[in-house]
Amino acid sequence: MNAYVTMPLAFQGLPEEEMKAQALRFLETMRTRRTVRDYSDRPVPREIIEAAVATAGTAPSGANQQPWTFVCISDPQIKRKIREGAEEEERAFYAGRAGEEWLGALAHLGTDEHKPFLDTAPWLIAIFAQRWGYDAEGRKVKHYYVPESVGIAAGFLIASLHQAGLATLTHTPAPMNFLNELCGRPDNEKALILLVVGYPAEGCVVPAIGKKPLEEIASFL
Ligand code: IYR
Repeated sequence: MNAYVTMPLAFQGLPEEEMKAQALRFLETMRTRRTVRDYSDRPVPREIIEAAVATAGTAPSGANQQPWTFVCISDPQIKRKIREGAEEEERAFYAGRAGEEWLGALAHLGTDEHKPFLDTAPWLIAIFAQRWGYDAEGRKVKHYYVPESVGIAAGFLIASLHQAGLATLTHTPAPMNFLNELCGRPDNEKALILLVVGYPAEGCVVPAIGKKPLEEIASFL
């Protein structure tokens, strides 16, 4: 058990008007985010990726265990291998493994088994969940609320990259076991999301779809 030690909270309060303005500004920023599947090969400085991953690392997590690993890949050879591994899984997925209902649900996204963006985009970030950890003596440590924690961190990462002016795609080839070997991650880690990061290709188009309005996603009691 770790001891309970405290320190003063550094809390930056804001006037209410400023709070509303900030909240609306952030909403407008996030409203312009679209999932992008067509990437330019224009490089993205590593510093931006580092800042975004550090931002993800500020996320809350079960027992503050921070059960995540972000593998940031710009090496063309590794990207190529990831593309090959993903396309192999996706071929089986689109050829029938997904089933009619799932493929029907995806139809409006226009996706298929071809994943050129895994080669083209300058960065791939493989997000791994640490299903359990190890203590200093190498004993297994149980982790709590792992998918929730990693999901929140992924949200921070995506928001950071968007407001830095980059496009992202939450790609989930299934199963993603092939990423453990390509990324050199141990068995206690499970890949949850392969985040594609870069600039949209010239003339990029996106599906004509929108988000549900507030009334449909929220209730106030
Ligand atoms: N992983 C596949 C299929 C896919 C599944 C869902 I759920 C999506 O929202 C989008 C795609 C692919 O990437 O094509």
